[in-house]
Amino acid sequence: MKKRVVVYKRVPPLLVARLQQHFEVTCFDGVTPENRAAFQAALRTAHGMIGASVKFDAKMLDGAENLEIASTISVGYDAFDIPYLLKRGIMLTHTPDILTDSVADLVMALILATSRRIVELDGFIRAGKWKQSVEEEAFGLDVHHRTLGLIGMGRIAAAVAKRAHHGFGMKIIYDDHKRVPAVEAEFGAVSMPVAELLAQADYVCPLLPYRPENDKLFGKAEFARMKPSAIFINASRGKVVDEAALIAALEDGTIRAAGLDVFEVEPLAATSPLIGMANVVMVPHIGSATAQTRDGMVEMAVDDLIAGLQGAKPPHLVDPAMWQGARA
Ligand code: 8YV
Repeated sequence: MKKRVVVYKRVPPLLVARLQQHFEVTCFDGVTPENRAAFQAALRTAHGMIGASVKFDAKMLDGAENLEIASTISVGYDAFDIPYLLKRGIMLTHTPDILTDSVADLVMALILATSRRIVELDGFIRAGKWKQSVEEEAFGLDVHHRTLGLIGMGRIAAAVAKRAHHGFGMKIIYDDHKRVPAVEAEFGAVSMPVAELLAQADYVCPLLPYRPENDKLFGKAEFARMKPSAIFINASRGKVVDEAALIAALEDGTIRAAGLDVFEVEPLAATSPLIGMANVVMVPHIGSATAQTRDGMVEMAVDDLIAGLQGAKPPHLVDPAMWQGARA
């Protein structure tokens, strides 16, 4: 009998067909209040699942007694309770590397858009306010040769450092739990304690995975350490920021502006104060949202799922050291 797979995010039909060559496949276009009961019922007999943007706790997976592997179409895996999966012996795979450049490009887009007030001044024209050559009222900030502070120096942060240093002559400073000699050699990046980074940086950009220890890592005290001319850029996870403190810092001039791809709660509520703030540029969690990158992520996630359900060790297991022994 074929093993059963649940797909819980819209994926290209050709890739569903690939899964159907091997497994019984049940597809959901996301998990909603309307389809949640059917989704939970399908999970109860599933051997594998693949998707993204759904948070899974023990309660959701306790009934999935046959589950062998979860394949997330994302590099981040904070949607899963890792100790629970480890206890259950359920493998978790993710999609590292393939989205690194797309996310790094978006970070640079947010740096440029916030610095030169692109969205605000686009609106200025559309509102018919452009009556004469603009002066200081439309001035932005130069990006070139300014200081970019990266919190976390993983793959995506290194890709951002490459763009910022070689493309815009920016000085790179960073804080990570380890030194990264390669970025220091290639981009002249300087490691320093986060308190110093916050005081020196013109741009502060966390590029960290979300884990409980990173919850609201950026709050009132951190924003207060930043320069009033500084800009906060977040394309990692919204929950690394105390969003209420960020809003207050933006409203009272503690910091100049913010460029945000992620939020504490997504989608962002229409009632959020961020919606009406001219010094905030926002996009709806689009770091990896290009056709090429998302297709590549889905293909990678499908390959991992097939490998895992066919008895092989999937190439992109989350933190293999944590999963030793889960699969020979
Ligand atoms: C989304 C991301 O998960 O990869 C991640 O961790 O945050 C994003 O790529 C992705 O857009 C969902 O498919």
